[in-house]
Amino acid sequence: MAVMNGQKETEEAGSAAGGFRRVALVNVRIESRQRSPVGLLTLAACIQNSADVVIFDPDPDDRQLAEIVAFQPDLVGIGFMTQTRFRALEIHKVLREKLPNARFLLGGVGPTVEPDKTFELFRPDALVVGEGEKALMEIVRTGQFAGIPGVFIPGQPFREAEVFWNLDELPQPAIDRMPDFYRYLCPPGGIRGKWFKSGTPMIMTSRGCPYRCTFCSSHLMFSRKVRRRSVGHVLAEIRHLHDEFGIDAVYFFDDTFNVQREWLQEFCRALENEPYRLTWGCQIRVNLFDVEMGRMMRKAGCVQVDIGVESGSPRVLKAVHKDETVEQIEKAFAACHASGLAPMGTFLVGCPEETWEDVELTKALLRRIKPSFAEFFYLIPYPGSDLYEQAVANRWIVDDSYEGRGMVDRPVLKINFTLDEQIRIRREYFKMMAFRNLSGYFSPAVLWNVATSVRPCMLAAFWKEFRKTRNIRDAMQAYVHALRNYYAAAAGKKARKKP
Ligand code: B12
Ligand code: SF4
Repeated sequence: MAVMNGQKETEEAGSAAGGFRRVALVNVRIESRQRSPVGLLTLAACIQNSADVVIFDPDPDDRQLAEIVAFQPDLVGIGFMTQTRFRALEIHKVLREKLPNARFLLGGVGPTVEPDKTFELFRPDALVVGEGEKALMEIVRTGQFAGIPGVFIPGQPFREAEVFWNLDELPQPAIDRMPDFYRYLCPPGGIRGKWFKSGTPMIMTSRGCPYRCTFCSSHLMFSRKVRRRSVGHVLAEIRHLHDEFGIDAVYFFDDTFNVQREWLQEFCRALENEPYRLTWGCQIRVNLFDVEMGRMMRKAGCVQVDIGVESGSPRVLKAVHKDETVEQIEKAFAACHASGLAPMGTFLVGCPEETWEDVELTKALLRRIKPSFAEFFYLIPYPGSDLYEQAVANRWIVDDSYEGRGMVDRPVLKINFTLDEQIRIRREYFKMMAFRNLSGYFSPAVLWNVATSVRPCMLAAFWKEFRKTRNIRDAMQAYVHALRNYYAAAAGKKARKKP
């Protein structure tokens, strides 16, 4: 078989019978289990009738990848983000060596936003740009890569990926194709201020967001046109999670869950009529939100909403094309408090045009809106976003390694503030919110669950991190990681015992 630049010739891809028969889909994860890989679960569902497909989710420190090797796939599909690319490279290298006869396909937002660079770095057999379902179905069916819409191979003609315009035509996520799905079903779950023994699996009801925030790259994958599953299609997924796994809480990770009021009304009404009581959280935009919507969502089981506030300064909101006003932010937080939803606000540090005056405006806004929780992120220019173009043109980027969570924990752009100033600003914001961020968890139910879930390994992780960093927040994070790992391993053991 000819090998060009480490890439096997595409005409000979696939097994002798024409298509791929054993497909390993690999999720690239660089931290303890948080959220199930929705994309891979859907991809697996699309090909499960034509191939033996298994989703693997190796731990970040798994260097052997023995389970994947033992499966002996003829096609390995690896999905990743820009931030997790370094680990994807490692997985690709190990599996290439250990599975010399397998073909390698890359996909996800990482390859989508930088196809040329990704190809250059990995030298896979092919990669898919954009939504992967239709392309993967065709690849598996034919055993070929070349000529399929969405498949990118340098030097060959590229056609845009075909997508499912009607999301109800997508099969439900193939949970049974992921042997350790159980490991996501562990406390505390992803709804702030709450504790769920079985975690909070993630559900996407829509694809696409019509807005244009400069730091976002969502449109490169899903476009700005919103497509949404019908209420019945979503409820079928929730019912399955409830009946099969005893799930009573989920998190909707849609870019903007409240983007279509009528759909939301129908969904909330339908949820109230279900035989179980679902607790849920989601991400919303303030310009689409009011107290009626809040009350309707609360009545249907929503307890917490995440809101990208970004800044208390009209100038900064305008600079990042947020298309929201400070007044709308204030009104939405008041509406959340009035309707009994705990609002979590996320804010950005180091934006274009941001001055010390704007930082003070953000602090003043924090005092007025009283978020139940708040997180503060340094602005990161993800490739493909408008911000990235701006940052390159203006030479704002001082660190472009994109490696792991480190990038989230350190400033990487120098616009109006120095790196040290950004660190100071973020620290000041966190300090302001320290009590609120912690007190959100002070409910008898959460405290009881925390107390009864403690194990020595968690205390050891807390202490080790605290001694290293002298930072209580980092130590708490280490504690939660250890907790997740402990209960995920326990859930995995339980699952393996099941007949
Ligand atoms: C859920 C989510 C998460 C979850 C991850 C869940 C998981 N296990 O995947 C959590 C909360 C952990 C997370 C964290 C982060 N996230 Co996030 N996240 C999302 C979100 C909201 C939805 C992802 C999703 O499930 N989409 C639905 C499925 C159907 O789409 P998909 O996963 O992309 O899969 C499709 C294609 O990509 C493709 N595909 C995927 N894999 C493969 C593999 C093969 C072989 C093929 C052929 C195709 C293929 O086909 C799939 C089906 O069409 C997106 C925004 C968005 N709208 O997508 C941001 C997004 C992916 N996240 C983003 C970022 C930046 C982050 C963080 C860095 C944020 C931070 N500041 O910490 C962290 C880093 C994570 C880490 N440390 O590993 C950026 C990524 C930008 C980039 N260039 O990489 C996005 C696009 C948001 C944005 N505003 O720009 N995230
Ligand atoms: S950040 Fe959120 S609201 Fe803004 S464009 Fe991206 S998905 Fe849409």
